[in-house]
Amino acid sequence: MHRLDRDAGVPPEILREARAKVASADRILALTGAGISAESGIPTFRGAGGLWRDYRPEDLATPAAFARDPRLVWEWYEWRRGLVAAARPNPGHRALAEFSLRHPAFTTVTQNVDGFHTLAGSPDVIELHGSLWRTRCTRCGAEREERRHPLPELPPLCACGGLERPAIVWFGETLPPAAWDAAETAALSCDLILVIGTSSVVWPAASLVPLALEAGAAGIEVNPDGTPLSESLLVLRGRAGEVLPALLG
Ligand code: BV8
Ligand code: ZN
Repeated sequence: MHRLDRDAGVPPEILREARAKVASADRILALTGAGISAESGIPTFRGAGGLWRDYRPEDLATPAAFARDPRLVWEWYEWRRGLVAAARPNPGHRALAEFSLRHPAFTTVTQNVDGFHTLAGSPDVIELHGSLWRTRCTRCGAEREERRHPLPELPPLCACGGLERPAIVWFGETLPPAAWDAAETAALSCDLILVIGTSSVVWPAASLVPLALEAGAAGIEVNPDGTPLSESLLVLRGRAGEVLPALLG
């Protein structure tokens, strides 16, 4: 019998119910947001002390902002690359990775751009909003991996001389079609969706949850706070780094 620890801050009967849903699910989809990286020390977007407390999203994560001041946008991303480079995946990322390696039909879809799921060992992570560690040329479209931190020059330039941008999806931009299609397919075919560390306010990522529920999946939310989707999910009100090892261990 698994030690049903209250350390995860979740009532044992709720944890038992959630573990039973995991045990009986064939195909599982995990949708994660900034909250799963909070315990790695990476600020979330909308929480207390969130990333954008000091900035307004439209000042930074939009094509117009980049056109207006590419250096400012790159300085924000360089700051985040620095934070992520100095941090590590936490027990929440690792619990997901270890479980997904044991469970054949497990898909990890993330809104995060930090690469921590892959670093923790999760296979085939679907990155809906791109990655801090990839750039794309605004002139020739060439995409490349760029792990150097700090960058030798800001903003970075492509071999063709074009200005490079972060290969990240900004507000008003469409998500990478292949990633979105894979995420949508997983949402429509899963038996259980785990909604972890997301405020579920950013679309279309958040629409994956109602999509899965309407297709008959059960849903579990892992979040210390409530979200607009909480009432349609079994809520494990706690932090991912504590709840996920208790849920998936
Ligand atoms: C598009 C890259 C158009 C940047 C990001 C009005 C209504 C509905 C939609 C819109 C609207 N106005 C505009 C829109 C569209 C817009 C949108 O959704 N806006 C929102 C803000 C209302 N969406 C878009 O623009 C998307 N594109 O719509 O294109 C289009 C359509 C068709 C054809 C052509 C064009 C693009 C959205 C992608 C934007 N890019 N990121 C970057 O990262 O630098 S979004 C950004 O928010 C991040 O990716 C982040 O992941 C994402 C979602 O935030 P969360 O991950 O949920 O993080 P948040 O801080 O909000 O929440 C953290 C949660 O964790 C909290 O609930 C907290 O309680 C919890 N938590 C805290 N600690 C823990 C924890 N949980 C567990 N454990 C803990 N320890
Ligand atoms: Zn180029």
